Amino acid sequence: MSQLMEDLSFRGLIQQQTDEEGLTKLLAEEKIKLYSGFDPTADSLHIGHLLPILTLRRFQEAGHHPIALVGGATGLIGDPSFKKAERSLNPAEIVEQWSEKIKGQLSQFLDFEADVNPAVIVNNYDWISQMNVITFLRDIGKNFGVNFMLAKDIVSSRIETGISYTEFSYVILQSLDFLNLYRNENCKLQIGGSDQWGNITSGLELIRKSEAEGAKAFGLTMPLVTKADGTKFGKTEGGAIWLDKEKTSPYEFYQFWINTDDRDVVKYLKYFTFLSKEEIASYEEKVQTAPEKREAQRRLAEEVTTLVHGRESLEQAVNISNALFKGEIKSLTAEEVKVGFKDVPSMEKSSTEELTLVDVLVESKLSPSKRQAREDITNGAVSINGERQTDKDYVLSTEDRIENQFTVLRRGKKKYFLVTYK
Ligand code: 485
Repeated sequence: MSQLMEDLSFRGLIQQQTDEEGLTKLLAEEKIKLYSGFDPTADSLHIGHLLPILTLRRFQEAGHHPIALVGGATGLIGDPSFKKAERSLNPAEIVEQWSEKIKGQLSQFLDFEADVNPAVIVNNYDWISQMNVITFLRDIGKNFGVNFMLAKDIVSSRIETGISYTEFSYVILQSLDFLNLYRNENCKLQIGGSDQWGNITSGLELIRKSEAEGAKAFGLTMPLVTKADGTKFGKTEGGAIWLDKEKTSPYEFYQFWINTDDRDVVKYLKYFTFLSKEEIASYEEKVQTAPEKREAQRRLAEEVTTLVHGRESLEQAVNISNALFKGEIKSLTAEEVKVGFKDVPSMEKSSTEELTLVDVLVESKLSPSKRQAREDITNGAVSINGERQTDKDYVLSTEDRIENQFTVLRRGKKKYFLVTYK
């Protein structure tokens, strides 16, 4: 077996293959081109996309040629795979904007400068938009039996709720992509999540029917990422974990990985990092012998945050996490406070207004009454920027503002409030 296949299987990255023996042999014999497709259905990719992206990278590191396909055309149609209801169509200009953003994001994970096997990005809008409807129906459509398509669970599961001709045709477009890339680029393998199995195998069928005898391409899918507690991977109360740092800050991103369940962390180290077998084994042991140290979670969060956001953002995320954990808020920059306290309630005050600590505690609802506020202060339950304040007549000063922008109040262990200034 090639080292790559061995590594992919060690990592649990292989769900299904169309021809295991054939592909294993091919990969041992030659460096191939392979592709995976990403539809612009939002302005950013999310962590669900990381698995196929990183798998493309693993292929590239083993000397193969990755092609990342942006679905500028398929994104205008909508993949019905495992979607319960018809999608609403997004405006063409929006899909075009999203395509550009996604292209930029994909670029950061693959090596486009490699001497022998540089990565390539293509957009299926380039060929699908050029195709004439008559050619489409005569040359491509003829290869797809409607009975066969209706029998596929993606379509059959939608018979009750309904599926438009548009989404029904999606599989044909993705198959056409594979045929094109096979013909024009000699691309022999398509990879994707397990939900893409039907689309990938339909493409292989089209290649078999359209090309001369002996034409051969392959499909490989990765597992759906699951969580031991049964909840959906990659979702928090705040929604998806995006790769765009404007949508999910590096701090939130880091926190997401830090919070990984002990039962999932080794699996995720295999999936989402490039750590060696030996290193992963040593973390596996640490999870068993000293789970309370959460070393595996920390390493996972460090690796993935660095991969997606870079070293500097990782440092900021770690800095915020440590400061919040120890309550050392004074050491944070205003930018870090802003990120770390994004979800904390806040109020804006005029920078010239005189604020007594008691009034702020009441107005922020940290304390229910003035009387209680005074008591909280004298009891030592109140801190300003992480430092306890026990003077019940205390008046906030400019000294209490981090870079003149924020004051962080805390009552008890966990109740935070942010004062901002205008
Ligand atoms: O030629 C192709 C054109 C489009 C696509 C693939 C090949 C996209 C594909 N139909 C799709 O919808 N993919 C999803 C997406 O774009 O968000 C996800 C899959 C996931 C994984 C990931 O893309 O749900 O399993 O394949 C890369």
